Amino acid sequence: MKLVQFYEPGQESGVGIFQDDQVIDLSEVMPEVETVNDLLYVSGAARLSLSELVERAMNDYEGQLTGFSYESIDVTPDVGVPHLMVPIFSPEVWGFGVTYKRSAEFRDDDAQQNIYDQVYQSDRPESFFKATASRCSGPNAPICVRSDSSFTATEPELAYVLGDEGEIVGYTLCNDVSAWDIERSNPLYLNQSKIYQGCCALGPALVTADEIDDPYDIDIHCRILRDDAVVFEGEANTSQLARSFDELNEYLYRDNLIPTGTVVSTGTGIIVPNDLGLREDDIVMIASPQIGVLSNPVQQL
Ligand code: DO4
Ligand code: MG
Repeated sequence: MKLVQFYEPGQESGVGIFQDDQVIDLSEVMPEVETVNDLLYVSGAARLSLSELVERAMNDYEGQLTGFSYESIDVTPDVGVPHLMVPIFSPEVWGFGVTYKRSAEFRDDDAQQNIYDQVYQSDRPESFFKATASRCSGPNAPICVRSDSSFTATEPELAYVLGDEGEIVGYTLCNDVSAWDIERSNPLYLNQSKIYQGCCALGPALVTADEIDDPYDIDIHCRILRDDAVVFEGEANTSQLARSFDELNEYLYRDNLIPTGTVVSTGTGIIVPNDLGLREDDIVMIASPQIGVLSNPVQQL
């Protein structure tokens, strides 16, 4: 099941099921549910998976379900029009890094040191705090280049969403936008590369875990458009990940309280070249056949 959150004028947020180019509004079926976070809490309390909970509610519902086209809400966010939002208001977003060989090699070449390869080979992975809900952009909302960065890169990643017992309840796409010039100047500046306003995009949907046959076989494709021309295309598959999600979770939860609905971004396998820093009005599109297309314009702060 693909769950989306949408905004409607006069209403904060709603939850829908995306299927066959349509979004079925769950508000008639589950009036108490306004966010995917609500769904996650109810499903945890009821000991049901997200899709079991929604399917039961739909089966019990006797009215006619209303829907609207996905295309009509896949638009630039504006308070006057219905539009897609982040697929979950994640209290915390965590990232893992150098989980793909390509990422470790590139970063070491660039930094002329081997700290990345050391971490790539070590038992302990690289993890970092990435964002809070207020720093995340949904589909078609701007991702940002901070004002003191001259080389900010897109990092297209598969992300998973955690339930109240640490279980993976679903998957989404994440753009771990990072100020590479800042982190390159000194690894101690990593937080400033990673965490700032508009540093993270999530979406377009939360695909429930039961719908993904093999999370280690997900194609991720990225395209950067500048002045309507494609200036970069790259792809990766999660089979190239050097670490399992169990392994990442084991480190994430060590002596660490992780709130329900936390999003974990699993690292990038797509590396943009050194001359492709993001610029104002670029459009970054990250696509996966199983999850959808996450498209965001770039804003220079
Ligand atoms: O320290 C570098 C960050 C690594 C990262 O974010 C990634 O590999 O995706
Ligand atoms: Mg990353």
